[in-house]
Amino acid sequence: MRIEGYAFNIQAKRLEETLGGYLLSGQSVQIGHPFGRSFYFKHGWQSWSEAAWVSLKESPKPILPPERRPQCDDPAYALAPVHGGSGLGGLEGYDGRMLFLGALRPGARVEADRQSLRGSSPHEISWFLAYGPPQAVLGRYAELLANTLGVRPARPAPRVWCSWYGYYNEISEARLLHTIAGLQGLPFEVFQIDDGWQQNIGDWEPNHRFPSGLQTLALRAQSQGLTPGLWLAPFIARPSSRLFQEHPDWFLRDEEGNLVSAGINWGGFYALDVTLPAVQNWLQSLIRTVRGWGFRYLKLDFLYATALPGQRHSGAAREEAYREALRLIREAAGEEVYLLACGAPILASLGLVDGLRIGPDVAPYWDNEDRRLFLHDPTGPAAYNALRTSLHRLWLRPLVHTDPDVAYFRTRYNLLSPEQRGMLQDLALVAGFKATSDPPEWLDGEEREQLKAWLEADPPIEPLGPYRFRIGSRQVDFSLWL
Ligand code: 9PG
Repeated sequence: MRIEGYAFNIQAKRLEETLGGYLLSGQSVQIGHPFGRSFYFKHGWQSWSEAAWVSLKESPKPILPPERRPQCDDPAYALAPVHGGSGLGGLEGYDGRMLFLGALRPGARVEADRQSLRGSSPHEISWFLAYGPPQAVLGRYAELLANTLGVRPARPAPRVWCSWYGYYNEISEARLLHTIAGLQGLPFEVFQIDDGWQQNIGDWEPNHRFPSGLQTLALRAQSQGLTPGLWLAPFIARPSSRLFQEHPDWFLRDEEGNLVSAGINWGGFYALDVTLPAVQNWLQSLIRTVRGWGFRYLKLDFLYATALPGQRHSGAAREEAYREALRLIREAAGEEVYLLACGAPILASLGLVDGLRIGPDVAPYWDNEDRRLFLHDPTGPAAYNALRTSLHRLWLRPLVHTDPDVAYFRTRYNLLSPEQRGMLQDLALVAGFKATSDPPEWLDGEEREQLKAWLEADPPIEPLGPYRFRIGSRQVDFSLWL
């Protein structure tokens, strides 16, 4: 079949024309292409996984060490000899256009080599196939996804202060009360407490550093006009947690009955099987509890864990089990609670959450070359890694609030240059999600003014290319940083 003058050999069960391309159906579809060893648009599985153009001239390199793989990208394909991605993928044509294939249901895989672009899915599904300018093709794909998976946010994303990238784990009631007071006069809308408040990963009760419980902090934030926000990782638990000790049978296992390792943070952790009715009850009651404490913004983290390969009670496919668990969370939280999904499978989260982290963690430094180059891991905390993946996920903007992670205004404890800080601030503007973790007491007068001006600004954003934007009267080219 010829599309735009090129011969593509399409193998699918059914093919029909749609606006901007074709709809295919099948469990596996294949498109023979004439582009040889071109560039492949790789779309990593979850928030932190790499999204970028990669060269088919180089073979994919597995992330090291192997124990890290479950928390970096889909471990089911960690050793795949061909380039692939989650849900969608594309190839650069000869003229800057892209041959694109995207699944219209979660759980699919798209792979490419010099001869073909191939999609495979656990069931027969519909696919969107197109050849055109990358922005146009991705825009049309987003429209089709909106029809099948839904769109959540109507109003703009809230402006968030998050405790992670300043204090990290070193948070306490006293410290955060002090922070809330310092935020007076800065137009934030959400005050979000991150990792460090809980007794253990799995035991979502406040630890000894929060002697009056979290209600006090929620109330104080609220009385200052801020929506109280809270981080939790509801699908995982450490072996030392009470949750795991009391319910080892609630956790995902492989065919041999061994627990599935979900990552190596905190000395290692496991994932709940969210298809078990007892787990579903526990999950909904956890969400109702934190809602009862006053929280109306939840940053739900390490969500990929429950979609890892393993044996599930219900036998549901991985991403279907995940999506059903998100639906239960949404039901328990209510429609008005803002849900930000982090470390989350991308397509399977659409329509159920308000915001989605679209890249790995930023850090107050530019790059981590040891991890990126020598350990083949593009997902480590670093401004560069966050920029690269977030830029390749901006096409999701019509579907969900796209969170590129925080921007910095502080120079204290910060190795980023003024230009690098400015670049992250601009990234937040084009992504439409403004957040920072700078403790107000770390900012000097000028930095505080810059933060305030940035929070207040609402400049018109006009895309001029995949990496170029007009922001108000300025032109910004992010490709200079890639
Ligand atoms: C809290 C943090 C912050 C942050 C999240 C998430 O692959 N890793 O080792 C890895 C560790 C931490 C991490 C992401 C990946 O950060 O993205 O915003 O909430 O948890 O622990």
